[in-house]
Amino acid sequence: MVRVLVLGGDGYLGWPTALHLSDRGHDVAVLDNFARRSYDDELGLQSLVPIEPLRHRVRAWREVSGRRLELFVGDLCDAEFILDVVRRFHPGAIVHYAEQRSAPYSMIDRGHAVYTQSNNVIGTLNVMFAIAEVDRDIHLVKLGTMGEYGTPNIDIEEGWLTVEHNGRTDRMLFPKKPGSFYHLSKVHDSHNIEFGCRNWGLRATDLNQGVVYGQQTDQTAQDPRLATRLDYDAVFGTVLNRFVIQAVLGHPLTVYGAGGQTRGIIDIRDTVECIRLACENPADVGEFRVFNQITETMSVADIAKTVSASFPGNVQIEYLDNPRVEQDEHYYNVVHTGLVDLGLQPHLLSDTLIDSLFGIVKQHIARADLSAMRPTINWRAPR
Ligand code: NAD
Ligand code: USQ
Repeated sequence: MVRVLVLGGDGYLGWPTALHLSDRGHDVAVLDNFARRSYDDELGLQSLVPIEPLRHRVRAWREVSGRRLELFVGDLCDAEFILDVVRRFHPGAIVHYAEQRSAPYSMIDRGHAVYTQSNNVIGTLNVMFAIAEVDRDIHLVKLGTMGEYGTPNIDIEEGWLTVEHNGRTDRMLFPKKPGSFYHLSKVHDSHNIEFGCRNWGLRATDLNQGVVYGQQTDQTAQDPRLATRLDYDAVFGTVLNRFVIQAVLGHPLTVYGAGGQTRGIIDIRDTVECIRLACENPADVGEFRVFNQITETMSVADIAKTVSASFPGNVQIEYLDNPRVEQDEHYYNVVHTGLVDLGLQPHLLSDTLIDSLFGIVKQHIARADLSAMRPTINWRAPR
């Protein structure tokens, strides 16, 4: 069993991950500064599925499962705070989800770009320094993103590439071509962490995750107080979840551009399982290990068609001028065997999953604010 500290444990993925690990008998603590709840206040939004305050969720999990989660409230950008937490809890693994994770939010204006990069990069540096000071054996399991690679015209390997140049070869970090200031922050993190592994002998797993869909896991489904958030708006809502919600609302599915852009996707139930597998099978001392955390790839137009075909009613698909700068016709072939080799058994996108998501969404659809559906943040207009 591993003692695991989940940073960002109040978020969409951090909360279900903490429950999944706790359910498997690991000793789990969650840490958060509630930044995500403050973006809701800033943007005048709310999760479609209501969520309890973190303290209530922790209490509810104890009642439901008999298991205790330790709770730390504070900001990773406060170096003394995270150092003190790592000293006191002394985890075997730190799962790091605690970043500003919306690409559109990072592209609102200068202030949001600077906030995103400073929050994410400084927070991660503070975690690395805390591990280096307290115990370099602590395994850092860091959430990266497939968007770090962009859409290169070559196969995407798991983090590393063997390069032959002028008759010599070397193993280098895979070249990155990210598409937003948010995605860039993850590239900066990856380089910093690789540096920590190479220079200080840290052990880390960087999980380049694709777009997550779904809302329930075996644990969160046990009690409504354990629900995780579900975002639908054009800033924080991700594509498949948004399309399901738009279908239920009778709103056209908003495909940006021609919809040929292809992304890696993953079911939330597989996300939490990937984290368990990474924690239970740590990287070696000094190793910067990278896995591409996706289970399949799909174009945005195909995601829209799949959601539309599964919905028991009429669904329109609208092709909007793309507010982002991204290729919408491109090669995309991603290696993603590392987590399967560790034992992942993927849930592929199916009608059953989409049907259950329709059910969850229908229950809460009155909470949706239609005015939050259309994209308003333009990648081409720096402010
Ligand atoms: P989320 O915003 O719901 O959760 C992140 C949590 O981290 C929030 O609760 C927030 O309050 C907290 N946080 C942010 N900055 C913090 C700080 N400085 N100190 C302490 N806590 C802080 O996001 P999510 O969807 O759960 O994503 C979690 C991670 O997974 C992110 O790093 C994201 O980049 C990555 N990821 C998410 C997806 C996805 O589709 N949701 C896909 C790929 C990768
Ligand atoms: N898209 C649409 N219509 C919409 C919303 C999105 O066509 O209504 C398109 C976007 O243009 C993009 C794709 O769908 O091509 C994915 O967009 P998204 O908003 O679902 O995802 P993204 O901005 O890439 O970010 C999300 C998470 C982020 C994570 C990333 C994984 O918010 O934290 O890192 O997915 S990845 O995409 O692999 O980089």
